[in-house]
Formats: sequence, C-alpha cells, structure tokens
Amino acid sequence: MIWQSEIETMNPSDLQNLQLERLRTTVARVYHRVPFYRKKLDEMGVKPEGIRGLEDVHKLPFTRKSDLRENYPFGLFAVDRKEVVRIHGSSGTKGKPTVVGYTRNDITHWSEIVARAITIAGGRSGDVFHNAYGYGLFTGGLGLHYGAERLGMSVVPVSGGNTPRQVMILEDFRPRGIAGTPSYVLNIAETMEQMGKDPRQTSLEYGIFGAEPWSEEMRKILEAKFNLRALDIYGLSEVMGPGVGMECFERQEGMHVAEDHFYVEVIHPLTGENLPMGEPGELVFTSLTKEAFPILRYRTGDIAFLYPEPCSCGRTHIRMSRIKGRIDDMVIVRGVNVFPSEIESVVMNHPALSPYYQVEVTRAGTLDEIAVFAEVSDSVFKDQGGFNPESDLFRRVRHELKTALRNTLLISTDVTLLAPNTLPRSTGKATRLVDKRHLYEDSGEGLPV
Ligand code: DLL
Repeated sequence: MIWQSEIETMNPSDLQNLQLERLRTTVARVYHRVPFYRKKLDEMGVKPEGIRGLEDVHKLPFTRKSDLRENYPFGLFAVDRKEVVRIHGSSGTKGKPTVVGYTRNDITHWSEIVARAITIAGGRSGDVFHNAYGYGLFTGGLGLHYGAERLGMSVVPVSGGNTPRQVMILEDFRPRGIAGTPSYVLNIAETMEQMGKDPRQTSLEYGIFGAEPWSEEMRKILEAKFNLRALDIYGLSEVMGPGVGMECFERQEGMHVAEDHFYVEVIHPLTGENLPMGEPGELVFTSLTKEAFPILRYRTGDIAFLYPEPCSCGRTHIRMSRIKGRIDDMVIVRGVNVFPSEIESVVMNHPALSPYYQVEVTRAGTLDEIAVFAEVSDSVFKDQGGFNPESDLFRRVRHELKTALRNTLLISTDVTLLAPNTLPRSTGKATRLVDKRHLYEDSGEGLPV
C-alpha cells in the first residue's frame, strides 16, 4: 500500500485550502472549548470568524511550554476527559511533565501520520520493525508502535535498555527497520562490537532516528556501522509526538512536514516575527486536526529553517531542515552562540576519537566557559597500550581537537580526553550538555557557591 500519496503530492493551492479549512475549525474549537484560548483570543480581539486566510494565523497567540505547565494536567484539553483515550507527557526533566491527551480520532490520525513517515523512510508493510524507543509517557515508543502496526509491520516493542538482549533479538528476528534515538542505536552497535559481533551483518536496511539533535557526522557513523540508511524523524509531544516531520529516503535532506495536519512557521526567537524561508529561527507549529489537545502557534524552542525549493522525491509538503539544537541548549561564550551539535560534528570528525562526548558549561565571573570531554577510540587506546594523557599521541590529539573546535566555533574550549567507555551511555535521549552555571551564580567570584 502506498500511503496517501495524493495528500503528499497535493498541489500547493489545494493544500493551502485544506489547511485553511482545518485552521478555522481548530480556532473555533479552542475558542469555544478551552477557556485559556478564549481569554487570549478575546484579549487580542480575534474571533474565529476573523480567520479568513492562512496569513491570519499571524493574528493568533503563541502557546508556550509554561502555558502547559500552568494548566497542568488537563487544563488545555478541548474535550471531556472521558473522550481522552491516551495521555502522554514530555520527558519532564524539570519538575512536572507537560501533559497531552488524544481522542480515538487523534490516535487514528497520529498512527496514519507515523505510518506515512515510516513509508517515507523506506519501510513497508510486512517488514519486521525493531522499535527501540522508550515505551511510557514518552511519545516515542507508542507513537512509532501504532504507526508501524497501522502500516502492517511486525512490530517488536523492545523499548530502550537491556542492550545485549536487543542484540540477540536483532540477530534472531532479522528486522529490516529499526527506530530509536541515534545515541541509543550507537550504543547497540558498540555493545555488538564488545560482544565480538559485526553490526554490518544485521539485516537492517533503514533506521528512523530522532528525539534528540544529531549531526551529519553521527549519520555517517551509524550508516557505516550498520550498513543502513539513517533517516531523521522529528516530533514533540506538545504537537503530537514523532512524525511531525520525516526525512525522505530518496533525498535525505530535510524533513517533510505533515502539512495536512500541522501548520509550520519559523520565527525570530526574540522578536517573534516571521522569518523568510531559508533563514534559521524557532519552529512554531499549529495543529490542524487534533481534537483533545489542539494547539495554536506552539513555540518549540527548536532551531531550524524551511527549504524554499521543492524536493526531488515529488512530495509537495514543505521540508524543514534538521534541528540545529534547542534554544535552551545554546551557550553564549564570549558573544558566540554555540550548540552542542556543532561540537558533535568536530568530535566525530576526528579519527582518533570515538563518537562519545559531553559538553560542560561553567561560569567564570560573568563569562560562560565550555569544556569538552571526549573518549579516545578503542584502537588508539590499544595501540598506546592504555591511557596516558601525557603521551605524545594524546597531547597531539588534544591539541588537534582544541584547534578544530576553535576553527569551527571561533571560541577556545577546554578539552579533556578520556579512556574508552568512560562517559555514560544513553538508553534514550542522551545528555550532551551538563550545565553547571547555576552553581556559580551568586558568588560573584567565578567560584562555585
Ligand atoms: O522526542 C518525540 C519523538 C519521538 C520524536 C521519537 C522523534 C522520535 P518530546 O519528548 O516531547 O517528544 O521531545 C521533543 O525533542 O522539541 C526537540 O527538541 C527534540 N527532538 C525531537 N525530534 C528531534 C530531531 C519527542 N529529529 C523535543 N532532531 C523537540 C533534533 C529532536 N531534536
């Protein structure tokens, strides 16, 4: 079955008409059912009837993560709680999670969107599909699961963790496709290597990787290690979950937004103004079909741009670039903006390093400082007969990494090399940035308080 190819190749004016009709329904829905939105729209003098063209989206208020927190848990739901058949939440590293709900129709739509996304990535009905995204409040596991089932795949719901067992299942069930965070799937490859197995010998042909920023260098490493094609999937619980954007197998450059269900904008993160195509800024989404948790102009905090030109794959849905990072993860070092993904590219390009790194941000007085921790590769470690940070080779590698980071990021960083297997391995979203700035805040001395 080819998934809804008419929708994906719809001509742009028909697509815009469909979006407008759905936008009007969504605005009316939130106006009449969600007091939070009614109050906001009234304050701004916007009535649902005032939405006449797609450009009127700019009249609508933004929604922020703090709005979800303030209405925790169910305050932004647009249906009676009894119509909600599923509840998910964001990872919620800071305090309570942000909670979202789905009606039966929402789950049907989401499953179809994900089925389409898996197809875009090269998946087919009948494939065995190894789903290593975490199952639970996180949308990754169940989101991919329902989509894969909808497509008619044999889904293996392994979730994240217990990696040696994952290796056994990969070998025995012979899946064509795998889904998981790129950092966790890399961890599976490393575990296979430690078990004396070659990840290139698995049956995998494509990987659906997302839920965290990952670089082109990480893509090359995953593709080489498993001999598969690695494709980027984007999504967030507040807007739906995985499947909001999906990179196509054919072009592998930019993610097609499921535009029949989501309206995408890119804005300047400080002024809130809309930016032209091609210019990076903060992604903003409005849901067009959701019933339980419709959302207007959600500020994602994710940085990307929209491609102005159509895709050679033939799909007309707009492409967003891969995510450079989250605004919250951006560090400003002596006036230069730095994202961990830029550091990832440099570390992964160095032949003597393994693809594991962590970035620590500290504060000296009023200035932020970055320290990069990276592991040397197994082969370098073995060649040197162990880990001696003062050996000529390790000194040279450290110097080269420092220079490459300075040339790319235009700032100087502290670099520490580590023995293989020192940094924590991820089973879900990797922690790339360890922010210790709060420890330095009130001292005024640049020393931890
Ligand atoms: O991470 C949904 C998801 C599951 C996407 C599985 C893809 C695959 P949340 O836990 O709500 O939802 O986190 C959403 O993760 O705002 C981004 O910052 C980040 N993120 C998601 N996909 C990507 C990606 C899921 N492909 C937050 N590249 C988002 C970079 C991503 N960052």
